[in-house]
Amino acid sequence: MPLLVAMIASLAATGPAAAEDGYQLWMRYPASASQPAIEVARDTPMTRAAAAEVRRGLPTGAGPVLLALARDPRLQGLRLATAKLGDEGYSVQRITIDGRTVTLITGNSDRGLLYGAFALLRHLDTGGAIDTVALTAAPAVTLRVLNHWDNLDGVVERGYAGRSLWDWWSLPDVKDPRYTDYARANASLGINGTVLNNVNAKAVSLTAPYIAKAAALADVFRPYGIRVYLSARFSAPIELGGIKTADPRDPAVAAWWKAKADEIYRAIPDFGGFLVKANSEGQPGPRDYGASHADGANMLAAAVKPHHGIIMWRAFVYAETDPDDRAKQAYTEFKPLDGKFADNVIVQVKNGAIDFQPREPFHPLFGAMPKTPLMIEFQITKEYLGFASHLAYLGPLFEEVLDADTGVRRGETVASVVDGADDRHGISGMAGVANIGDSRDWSGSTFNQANWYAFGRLAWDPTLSSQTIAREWAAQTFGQDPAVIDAVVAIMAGSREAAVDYTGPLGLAHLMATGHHYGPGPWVSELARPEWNPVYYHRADRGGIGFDRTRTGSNAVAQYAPRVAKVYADPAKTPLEELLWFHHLPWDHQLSTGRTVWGELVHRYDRGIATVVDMRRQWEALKPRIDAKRWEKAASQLAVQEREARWWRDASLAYWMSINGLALPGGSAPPA
Ligand code: GCW
Repeated sequence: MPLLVAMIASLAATGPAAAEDGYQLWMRYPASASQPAIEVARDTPMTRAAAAEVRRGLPTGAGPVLLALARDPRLQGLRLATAKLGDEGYSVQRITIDGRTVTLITGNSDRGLLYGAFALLRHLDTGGAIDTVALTAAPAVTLRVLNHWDNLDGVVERGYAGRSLWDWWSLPDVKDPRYTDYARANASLGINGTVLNNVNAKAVSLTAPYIAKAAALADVFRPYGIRVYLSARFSAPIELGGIKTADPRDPAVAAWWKAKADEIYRAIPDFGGFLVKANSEGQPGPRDYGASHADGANMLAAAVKPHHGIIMWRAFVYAETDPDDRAKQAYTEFKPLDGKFADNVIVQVKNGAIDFQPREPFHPLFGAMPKTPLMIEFQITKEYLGFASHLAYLGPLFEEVLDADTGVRRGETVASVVDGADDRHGISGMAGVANIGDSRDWSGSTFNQANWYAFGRLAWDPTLSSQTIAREWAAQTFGQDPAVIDAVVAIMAGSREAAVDYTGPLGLAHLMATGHHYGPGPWVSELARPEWNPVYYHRADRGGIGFDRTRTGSNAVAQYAPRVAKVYADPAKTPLEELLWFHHLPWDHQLSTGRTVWGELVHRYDRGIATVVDMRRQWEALKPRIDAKRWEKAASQLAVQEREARWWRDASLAYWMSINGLALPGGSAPPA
């Protein structure tokens, strides 16, 4: 049968003007002088998007390229190993067809072609050669989603990059071209879902006008493989439906949600489903009616089930019900529900048991609910790591959690729980709280773009190393000069540990100022609920510092598998990085480093500042090699970071000294 070969008309191949303001993210394709020959064996909106991207990004002389499904008759003689690619994987390789050598992008679906197109461009932009290209990959995780904490009034909760990208006022009529660039950037990483609105949701987001607006965004995103999801307010049947209750066991409530789901699917046939924050920080939920989280999730799951939708139900719950240790609450409440959730529910668990701190031990629910798919939630926006002003590359944080050994089964890591393979869950997922806004550079700083990038790459392949990802990103963002890449990667590599050091070393956490969480506030003790106060977390007194989570304290260690619990129960075995998370120790307790707890704390605060000073020095040296606009902005931000790292250290040490009455090690007097 003759093959339909569509030659795509040539357009300007250079993409948006090469503005040096960070708008292009990591997709700074070289301007191409000639038009590459691109053949697309199938004409669909998604293959058109894939081909357009290749045309935009392919360097001169790198053609021809053929995009064709694995089942394409022309490929049958080639014995390509495509079975393992699944629905979303791709293979990119050189083949000879009709006597001609071409670069083939193939997969079992249009999505494979789309992701293969981006993989080819990444390969070339990171220094790979076209004539030896051989790329094969399939995602380990099925749901790779961003969570936007965007309010309908344009304010982004915990957003530090301007206002929301979604212009709810002008939608659905005006489709800002930026929505397409957003979709391209996400597709380049394999992100395949986006939750448009804040988990602190307003019921109005489920009304007809907002459904139409969401549908308009879904139309823009669809060719890029991105599904739209909405955060749902659990009490919406009361607010919108005039029903007296939102009790999930009430048939009228279930019927309301079913009708609402049907209405949404009429407008958005591939709608992904709902994300729900229930009974947490004042949000309504099933517990208000004595029903369980599973009752609530399953009722919603039934509403979206006929449309193949899913429910992402968050386990981030805390209330005054367990005053003894906030870190224990999610486990206490969710572990007994293992096996009770419908098969289209996935429970979304933050990476740690408190709240996106610069460092937290992995959440004890990972490994503890084998009968339930758990998706991990990371925070890409840096609520607790200096907003957009501080440079902190989160790749090492994500990696550290994903690689953590749960101790439950041999070889089981958080990543292997999340990818669902061990328990053969039908769905698996990774969510990242977006750091995206309408600022020209999307994320408030060039280096924050790397956190979006790292999240996306790890959601596709949780085994990638943060170092590899940093190199990839640096090459695409700053060019292929190895000296630049080395320096940029070196700056990134130590940056998250520096933030840990100057804000809360040795496992201290939640010491930030009230409300906004920017800057130090370890002394805060007057807030209404005990677990809102930093003093609740560090428990410093004249005798020592740290939260005793062993048997003599809250016994949160018992929530981990015995093998892990044994390590965390013993201060001599607990890694120094997590020491004061689990133990309350005397200030003069001797550590393996040869220093006391107090000496080590001071040392690490100083080390954090030294790292930032070094990051600045390295960035200074890059001045001649980086475009002025991006260089200047990062340089100014690094100056802020150094000043504020000192502020953190000085304020924290002054406070600790007011409690322990000790001098600085080495005999120096406390600061005035
Ligand atoms: O720690 C908190 C943040 C809130 C956020 C909440 C959550 C969306 O400070 O701003 O609310 O986490 O994850 O639900």
